[in-house]
Amino acid sequence: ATPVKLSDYRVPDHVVTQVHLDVVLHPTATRIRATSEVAPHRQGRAGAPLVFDGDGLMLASIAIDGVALATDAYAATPDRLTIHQPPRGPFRLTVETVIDPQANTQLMGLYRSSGTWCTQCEAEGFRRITYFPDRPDVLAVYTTRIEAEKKAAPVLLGNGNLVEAGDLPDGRHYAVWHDPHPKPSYLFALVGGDLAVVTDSFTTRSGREVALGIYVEHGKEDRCAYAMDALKRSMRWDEEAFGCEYDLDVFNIVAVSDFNMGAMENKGLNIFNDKYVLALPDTATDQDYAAIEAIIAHEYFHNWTGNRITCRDWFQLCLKEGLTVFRDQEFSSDMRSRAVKRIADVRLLKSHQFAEDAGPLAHPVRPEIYHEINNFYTATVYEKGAEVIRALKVLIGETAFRAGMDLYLARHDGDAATVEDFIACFAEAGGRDLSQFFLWYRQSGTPEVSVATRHDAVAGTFTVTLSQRHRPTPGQTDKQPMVIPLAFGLVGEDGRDRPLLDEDGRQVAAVITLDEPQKTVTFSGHPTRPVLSINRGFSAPVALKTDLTAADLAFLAGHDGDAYNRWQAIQSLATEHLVGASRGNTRPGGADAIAAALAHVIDGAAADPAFAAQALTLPSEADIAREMGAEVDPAAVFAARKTLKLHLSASLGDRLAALRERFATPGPYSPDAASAGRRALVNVALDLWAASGDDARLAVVEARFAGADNMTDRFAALAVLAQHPGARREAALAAFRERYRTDALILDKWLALQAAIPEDGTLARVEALLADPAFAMGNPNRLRALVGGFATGNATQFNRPDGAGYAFLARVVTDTDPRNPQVAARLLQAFRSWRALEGGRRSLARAALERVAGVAGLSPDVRDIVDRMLS
Ligand code: B3K
Ligand code: ZN
Repeated sequence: ATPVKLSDYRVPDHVVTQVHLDVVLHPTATRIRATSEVAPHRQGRAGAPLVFDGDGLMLASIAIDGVALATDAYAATPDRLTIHQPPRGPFRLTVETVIDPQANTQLMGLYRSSGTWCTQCEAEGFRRITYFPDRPDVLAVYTTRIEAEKKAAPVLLGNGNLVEAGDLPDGRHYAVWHDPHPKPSYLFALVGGDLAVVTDSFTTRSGREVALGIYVEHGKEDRCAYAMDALKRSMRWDEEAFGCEYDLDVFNIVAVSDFNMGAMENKGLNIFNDKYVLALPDTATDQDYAAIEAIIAHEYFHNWTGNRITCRDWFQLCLKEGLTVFRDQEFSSDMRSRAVKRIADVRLLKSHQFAEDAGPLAHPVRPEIYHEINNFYTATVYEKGAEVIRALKVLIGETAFRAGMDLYLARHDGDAATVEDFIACFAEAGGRDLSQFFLWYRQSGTPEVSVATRHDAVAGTFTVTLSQRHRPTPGQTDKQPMVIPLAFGLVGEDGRDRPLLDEDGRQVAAVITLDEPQKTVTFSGHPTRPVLSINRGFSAPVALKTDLTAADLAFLAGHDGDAYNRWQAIQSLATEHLVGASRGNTRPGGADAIAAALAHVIDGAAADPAFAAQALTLPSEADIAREMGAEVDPAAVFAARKTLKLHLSASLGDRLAALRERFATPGPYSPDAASAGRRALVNVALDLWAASGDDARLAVVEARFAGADNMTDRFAALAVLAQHPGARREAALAAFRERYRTDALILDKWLALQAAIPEDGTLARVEALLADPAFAMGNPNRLRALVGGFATGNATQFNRPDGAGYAFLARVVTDTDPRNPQVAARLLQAFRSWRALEGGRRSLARAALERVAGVAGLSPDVRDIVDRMLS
């Protein structure tokens, strides 16, 4: 297939300004009549044929201005409608298509989930409903009439406001929705089904009454309260933080159980994976609550960053995604602890995005070429896209940043914009040239920054030399130096930041901007050596190499005024140790130094339990592997980490045990951040404490499992038990399954947990679970839980030395591909770090990938991933 290139962008030859959709829902033969007001684009090619996109469509009828077209005037294939000589001026085009939602297993376009008709159009799903210029720079006003059998679909929802509804003969009814805001087709949505609704309302700051609705399966109404609360908080926050007010009379959310990703920001009608809506203390963990809050906010925030200002083309995806992730992260930081949110976000960034950037799937935040756009909804576009905006804010300062955002929102409202448009607003607001900054969007790979320091006691100076390095990534060998804003401090013996004075004794800013290959900065006023705390708050998304000693790190862990760097210091200490141990060399006393740092954390835990929980969480196996970079033996990594855990379990045992009492959460469960932080601390301590495998300790864990009054504690205890083979584990797993036997969403946790057991028997267990009634191959959440959980959550077993883990994943991917290419392509990405493995596993992984590549008739999605993976 020919790739799509950014440099080939052209305006469309024809635009649609208004479209009226008439949809008659039917399980297997849904009829869509689309009437579009079409006009030639002013800058398009005059007299060009009209070409509309399609995907698997069958044309039932076609007319221009009410007159049926002669068969030689057009050509209709499943994926394209061409009108050879369309009128030179505006005209009305009516096309009718008939589609089969029941047979739609891709979950793109119009499909059914547990009997409900629903849609997913981003990126290119609308073309599976009707022929249309299915590209984000064609903005039209939509009116949608939906008709259905009333019994099958008493609820009929569309974008915008409801303008008309009524009954029809023969038990049928209809509803008409009108969305006054021009939008691209990817934001179109409709829903029809027998759903329950929870309602509320919100008054915007200018006094608009907005009716809020969350639609769920009957019987799940009591699980929507937290999502509704998060929605209202998001709406208020966006007014206060960004001046963004909601613009329709209705905002609806529909939760469905079959969904390819998290959620979708369709205008006025968000459709969600029910995993990110439903929550009760007994069904959702604190992490689930936090994810619901973040995703509800994210989709809502898209109303301005994505919907009112959309993307000119899909290369600009980060324009809406990176920015909206940045906004939802800011929201969660304001709702919770900023430092802890930052740590959690960076953890995620490093484990997903840094890994992506270091492997064969690396691509720029704004890619310049793609084969399949669905494969670019990546950690790089989303998470690195958000980091780049945060770095921009550090670089230009808070005031200029806010002015730039205001300018962007005002200037581009109603536009299909580009990343250049966005950055230009900040260049203007900040009065500076941001062309070097733009490299963050064009260059792939994680920049490496090395820091060396020198103290001159006689002169009283402290010199910091920074350099940047950019390794080659796919398609990019020569790279230019970037502009990297590094927030920093110089910490004195007393743990306090010293004044930042240049050589002439003048006060300087707490940010070093590294914009050349190398830079040296000298500070005065340091008769004794300070400790450098750099990249505070993770101000730039770079891989840092410093000359900090283990003693410096231990000092920063205890004293750095920047909480993020306190956490980072502990991580660095532990990672260094674990990387060494994974390669068979440990420094004497290394584990003791870590234990001492953690003891200090435990003793000061009362100041911020959630922070302490993060600090007590050791680097993951994936973190260690990523740091190793090459020749990774996952079994050795696991063993090194296990050994350290055993050491900590023994040396910190009493301290860890005491945390359970000290930080018990009194009273009934509440999902608030403070309570969640206490639970997180207790549960991470429980895991370390029980790591010894001591039977008396496991008995305590088992009792906590049985006595827990909320999912967070129950599941945390189960997760600890899962690490230890034996009757306790099996009994607890069985009890959990029995308790939630009717709740597929919750059994996903049960599936994922078993898939992650780091033991030889796990692959067999996973294969057996494929046949469990709790599992369903056709449901993306089930597949991600069991198979995704195995491939991404179980380093030793996915990377079994006999290659059986790879073969298993390859088989599931090729089995899933014909049904659901997007989910298959996503699962396959578990191989993304295969080149960093040691030789034996590397060749087995390659063989598995080559088997996938050899399958005839692969989807474009899987083909694209496997080709890039092997190239
Ligand atoms: N914009 C959607 C993602 C669509 C993915 C299409 N393959 C959800 C989000 O980022 O908010
Ligand atoms: Zn998004």
